[in-house]
Amino acid sequence: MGTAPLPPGQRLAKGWPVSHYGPVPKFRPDRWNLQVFGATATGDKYAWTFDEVSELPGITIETDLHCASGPTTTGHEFFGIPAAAILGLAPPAPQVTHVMAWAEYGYSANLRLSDFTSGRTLLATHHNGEPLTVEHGFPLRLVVPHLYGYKGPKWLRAIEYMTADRRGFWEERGFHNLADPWKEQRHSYQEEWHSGPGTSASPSGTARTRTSDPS
Ligand SMILES: Nc1nc2c(c(=O)[nH]1)N[C@H]1C(S)=C(S)[C@@H](COP(=O)(O)O)O[C@H]1N2
Ligand SMILES: [Mo]
Repeated sequence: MGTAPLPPGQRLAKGWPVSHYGPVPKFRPDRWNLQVFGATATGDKYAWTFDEVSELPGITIETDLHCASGPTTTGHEFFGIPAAAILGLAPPAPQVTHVMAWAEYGYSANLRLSDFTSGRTLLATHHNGEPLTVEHGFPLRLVVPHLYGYKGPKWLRAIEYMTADRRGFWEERGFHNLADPWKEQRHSYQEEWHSGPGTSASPSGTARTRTSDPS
């Protein structure tokens, strides 16, 4: 154990400390659902109860979790629904390029569709064989193993299909829009002009082809 290299600038944390912004929400099964909305193929919204979500076929992955403020925790085995399966259950319109993953209390994280459908991205229900603890996201959390932790909302409640990029909670508060820990994409000031959604005055919505590195 402990021999896998850590991403640059990360330090190994002991155990699995809890880290998030705001209070831990209560799970109310009678009110809980998982929604898919936004640019669906038919324009319909989808919603599943927790029982329905629990019946969807799952897979197990092993991963480390990298918090953008430095700690990495290791030895996580998550079980859950491959995020890519959501696209089969709730087909997106062909123009969808990004998703917003929404959690309780309005926490959100934006992802490129390719990060969401990447084979190891999970809507996780279990950790190391047990249901998630409430501090770590019970009943459902997104796990995006190849990105910093802030891209994985705990207490996940909805997926919004988007036809353009839009910044989520931490992405609006100075964190990097893409969040690749191996490239140490922590801060929004590191972003190249084309890697994040700009304001209406910026060119980021008009040119998507990378021809050279401006930095
Ligand atoms: N709903 C919600 N999810 C969240 C956060 C949060 O503040 N709220 N913080 C994120 C961040 S920054 C990290 S590093 C991980 C931490 O997850 P852990 O406490 O299970 O290690 O949760 C992510 N998911
Ligand atoms: Mo984090």
